Amino acid sequence: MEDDVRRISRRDALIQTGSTLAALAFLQTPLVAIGKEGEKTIPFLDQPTEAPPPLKDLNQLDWQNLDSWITTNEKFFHVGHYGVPEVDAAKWKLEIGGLVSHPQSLNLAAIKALPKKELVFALECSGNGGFPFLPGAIGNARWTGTPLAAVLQKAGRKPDGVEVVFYGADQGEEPIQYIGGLGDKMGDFKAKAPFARSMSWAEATDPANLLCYEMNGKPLPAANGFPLRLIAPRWYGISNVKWLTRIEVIDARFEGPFQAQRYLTVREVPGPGGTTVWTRTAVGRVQIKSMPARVTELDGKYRIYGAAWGVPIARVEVKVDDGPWKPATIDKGADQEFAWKFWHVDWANPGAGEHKITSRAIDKAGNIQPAMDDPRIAKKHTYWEANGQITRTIKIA
Ligand SMILES: Nc1nc2c(c(=O)[nH]1)N[C@H]1C(S)=C(S)[C@@H](COP(=O)(O)O)O[C@H]1N2
Ligand SMILES: [Mo]
Repeated sequence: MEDDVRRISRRDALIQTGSTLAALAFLQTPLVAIGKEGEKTIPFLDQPTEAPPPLKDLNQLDWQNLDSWITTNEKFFHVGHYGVPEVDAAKWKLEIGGLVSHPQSLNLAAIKALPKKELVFALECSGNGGFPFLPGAIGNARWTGTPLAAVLQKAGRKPDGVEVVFYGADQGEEPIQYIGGLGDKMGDFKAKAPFARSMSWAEATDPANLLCYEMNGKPLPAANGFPLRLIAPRWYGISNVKWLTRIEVIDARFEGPFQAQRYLTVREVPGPGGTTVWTRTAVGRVQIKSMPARVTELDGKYRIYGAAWGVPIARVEVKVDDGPWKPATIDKGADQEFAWKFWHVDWANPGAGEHKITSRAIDKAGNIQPAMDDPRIAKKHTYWEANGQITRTIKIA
């Protein structure tokens, strides 16, 4: 994995400097994949605030010191709603059951013997950017596993199997509250159950999905899902179920707490006949996003670096204060569909004083990352899926 990071950095060095001598000098700093030798980082004035206690230990990405396109396992964030379960790899098995013709029970060796596939994917928590203390719940890693689709197809869907539920080994208590059709209270108690998320059969058999056992060339760390997790690169973190134990095919939409309760986006949108509708949608597919990560200065020349991810990215543009949008150069990641892209733009002659820097990504279909005052963001009443354009403030001396 270290080798991996180094290899990437060397290629970057060559691309960025264009001169062999300078590139050779650059090789002395193997982990640097953003920024040039000797560049000084100018800190943004808007730094993350301190996270409240339960969210303190997420090991968030430190954007200001971002130096590698691949996020190492040590620097990768982690989220576990019920903590990290202890899994005995020797006894561990993945069960596939429910509405399937051939139920499966696979140990780790059996899964590793299946065809191997790798992809680089920027995994983002859907809460990332939803609070001033949560800008770094994202990381870009190389994930290795076997395609989920073939495993599901081997199990075989029975005709009424429409939904695929993924269960983790971690368990917790959730309130079970429901009201009847007359608004009458029918249930209000707590129940313990394993973490679960679902997808439709069509979504689950997307060829991009992996049953993943390695992260950056090493077994998954305990906090990131050892021994096996789902990697679903078109989806936010929440769908990438860790510590997998069971995959169950069922005959109806799944409405578990992490599907239909705790991870909902509520938006106010125009409804029929001049009404206003409050939609509630499950947090799901990853969305277009970008972030100015770092501003550097070298010999009086300024440069803005950042990242873009979520959907196939075509371009990134950057605006300083109320100036025009200027195209950024994509430096890295353009050849990897699910990886984040690193970009930069040169910032000629910034005047002394405070400036605002905003970036926006544009996808291959021409969709633009929404501005903060776009109704899609401004009329969103929950913190999930915060993919509006990010503005950062900086002071130039
Ligand atoms: N079993 C299980 N899987 C889970 C979770 C969890 O709490 N339990 N958290 C999800 C959320 S909200 C996120 S953002 C990602 C984080 O993945 P990471 O910990 O590898 O960064 O895991 C997802 N998978
Ligand atoms: Mo998350």
